[in-house]
Amino acid sequence: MQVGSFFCRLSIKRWSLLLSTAATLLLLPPCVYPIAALPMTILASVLSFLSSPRKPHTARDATTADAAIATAPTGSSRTQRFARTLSLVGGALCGLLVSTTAMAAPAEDQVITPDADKNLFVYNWSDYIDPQVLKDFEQETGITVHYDIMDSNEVLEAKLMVGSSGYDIIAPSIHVLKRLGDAGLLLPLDKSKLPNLKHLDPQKMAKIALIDKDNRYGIPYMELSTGIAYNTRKVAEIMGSDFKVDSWSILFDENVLKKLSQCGITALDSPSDMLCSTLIYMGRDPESTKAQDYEDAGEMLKILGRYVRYFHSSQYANDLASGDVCIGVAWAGDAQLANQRSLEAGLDPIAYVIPKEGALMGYDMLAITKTSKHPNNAHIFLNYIMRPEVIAKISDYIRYANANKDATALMDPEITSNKGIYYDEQTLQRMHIVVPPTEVERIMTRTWNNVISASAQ
Ligand code: SPD
Repeated sequence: MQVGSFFCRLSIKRWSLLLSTAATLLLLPPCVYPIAALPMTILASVLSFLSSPRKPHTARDATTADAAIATAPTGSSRTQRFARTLSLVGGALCGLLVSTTAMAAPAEDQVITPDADKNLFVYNWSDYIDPQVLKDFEQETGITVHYDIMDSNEVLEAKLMVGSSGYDIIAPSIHVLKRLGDAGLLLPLDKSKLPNLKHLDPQKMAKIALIDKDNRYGIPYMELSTGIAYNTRKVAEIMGSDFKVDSWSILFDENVLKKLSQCGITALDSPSDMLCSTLIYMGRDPESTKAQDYEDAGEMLKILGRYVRYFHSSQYANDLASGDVCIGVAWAGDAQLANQRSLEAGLDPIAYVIPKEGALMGYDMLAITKTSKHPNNAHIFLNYIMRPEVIAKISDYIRYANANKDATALMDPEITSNKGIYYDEQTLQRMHIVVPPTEVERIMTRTWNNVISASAQ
């Protein structure tokens, strides 16, 4: 029988039954449709088969049989009526399922289906994403992102060491990614699920592979350096217009520190950034294996500690922007963000310098935890982040460089031409990607704790 002709022949009573069933269905959450539709349709077919007249073999017989059903009294068989209704409801549900599936059709580059539990727990640095990207991702994939903020590699590491952190995606800096990978706390990436890896810069990937062997555990998220950010007007006002901020030495010179402390000095609460930058200033190996080098760097940092307003790794961006502090050790993009916010508020320009002695450069990576309960969702997220237009949007927003070769052309030229974000060859010569050796990890932590406790903050 034709579905159309069946509809035409429905009695008013039956139409009202169907319409009320459909109305009830609209109240059901969509997730039950696929569960309900198939068994209902199968049950309806069985009932229909059991209660229908024998299937006609010829066109003539078919017409007669259809006419028999059409002219049969409405209540000719309760089972038949029930079967037809069920069949229609099942069909409607199937239709609905097909249309919702079509609406949520995965993007071309999404090569896997999400996990049954469509949640994703992400732990990333503060001020490190365009919130719109998360909204777009949720809308496209139906995966809900639970996003927590971190501002220390050490805290991240401690959380993972303790056991199940609850996070699927984390953002360790490259040297911490290595430690976490070596400790068996990360899930090796399934590259067959990451077709967008093709967009990453092969030269940068090769550099990263020297640390994260074969790019096994992480994708580069942002590229960054550790330098000095300062309020150009305030520093000139206090130190004189000839004063140059181009060397780490200003952070260890008590005469300079005394004056600058009037407008506020800050430094990062990050042992590797602070100790290794100091080693660079001292002309020592930033990957030294000698405990004495770290102890000497610690003594230097205690001088700075006497004058800093605080050691903190995220608060300084806002404080620089508002003029509450005037100089500090900073990560590149945060300094750029402070500059943007300060100018938008009609305040002073914030400059960022790579000191002449050299500076640290590195990558913050995205990786999947070994304990991830949503590994497919996590792969879908990483793949999404590697879309050139997505990472370009993030970089423009947070003002950090990325390692996606196909994103550069899509970005704001003001960002890509900014020498404090994308370094020229000359600057790159004095930058170091540093992985502190395992044997000095403890001495670094101990030295740093001594610096903090000796500081007057
Ligand atoms: N606001 C984002 C800061 C990101 C800093 N990443 C840490 C790098 C450590 N070397």
